[in-house]
Amino acid sequence: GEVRMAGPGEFTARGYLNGRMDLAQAEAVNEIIVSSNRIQLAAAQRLLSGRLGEALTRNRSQLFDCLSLIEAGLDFSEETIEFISRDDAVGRLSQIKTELEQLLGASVSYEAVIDLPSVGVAGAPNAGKSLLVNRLLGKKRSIVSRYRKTTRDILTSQLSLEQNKCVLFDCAGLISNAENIIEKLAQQAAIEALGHSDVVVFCVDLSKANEKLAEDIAIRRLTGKKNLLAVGTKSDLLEPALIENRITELGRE
Ligand SMILES: Nc1nc2c(ncn2[C@@H]2O[C@H](COP(=O)(O)OP(=O)(O)OP(=O)(O)O)[C@@H](O)[C@H]2O)c(=O)[nH]1
Ligand SMILES: [Mg+2]
Repeated sequence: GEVRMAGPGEFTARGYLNGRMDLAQAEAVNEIIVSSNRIQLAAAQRLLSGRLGEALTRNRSQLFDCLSLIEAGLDFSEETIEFISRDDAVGRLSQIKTELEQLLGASVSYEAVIDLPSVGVAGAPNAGKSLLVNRLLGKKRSIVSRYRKTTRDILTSQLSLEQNKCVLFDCAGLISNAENIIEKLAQQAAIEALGHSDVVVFCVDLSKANEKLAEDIAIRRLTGKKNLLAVGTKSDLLEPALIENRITELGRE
């Protein structure tokens, strides 16, 4: 006999073809492989357990029962016996319809978790957002420079964490007054992207003069976010005792 390696998905395909699993379960095997967080994995495992297939089989047989009763009624329309009343048929069909709608409704929430959670990095220009993003990703994704307003576009990357993955994006530093059209567009893009992100990491340059704190507070309002994680940057440039001080002041707002 000849021995060869199984192709990708071959065991699953054989399982399906031999009636050992239904199509939803075969699909679940793939969902488990490509899942990128624990929520997706749990959803795929539910699918694999065959509950979707069972529900569909039940609905299908209920539909067939109803159909055969209606057909019998048509075939023997001359007789006095009634196989199924109009009300009974409507009742059974709407019950099946409700169950199918519930299944569909649940599948929408499954779709929703396919999108990874997103984390936006916000802060004043030059706060050190791009450098932080690059360090987290372990590569030079964004341009870092000593000049303010370096980043203008939204730069999106996938970040792998220990258990999960998320989408991380860098954007222009927020300012209260845009000076020209490009700045204005960059601000709009940043605010829109931050508005759609699940969490905002808010960078504050700790080495800035204390008077600049008001600017950070104003910018923080621009993000319009509740899920905000304040991060102090450039702490290497100031005394450890002062760091504590700045963080406390920021936490007050
Ligand atoms: N010493 C020190 N310098 C930093 C740190 N983080 C950033 N910088 C420097 O600060 C400057 C601005 O950094 P960026 O990451 O470009 O800042 P940004 O917030 O992306 O700026 P914009 O894109 O213009 O809004 C660069 O010269 C960085 O090297 C830090 O933790 N320590
Ligand atoms: Mg930048």
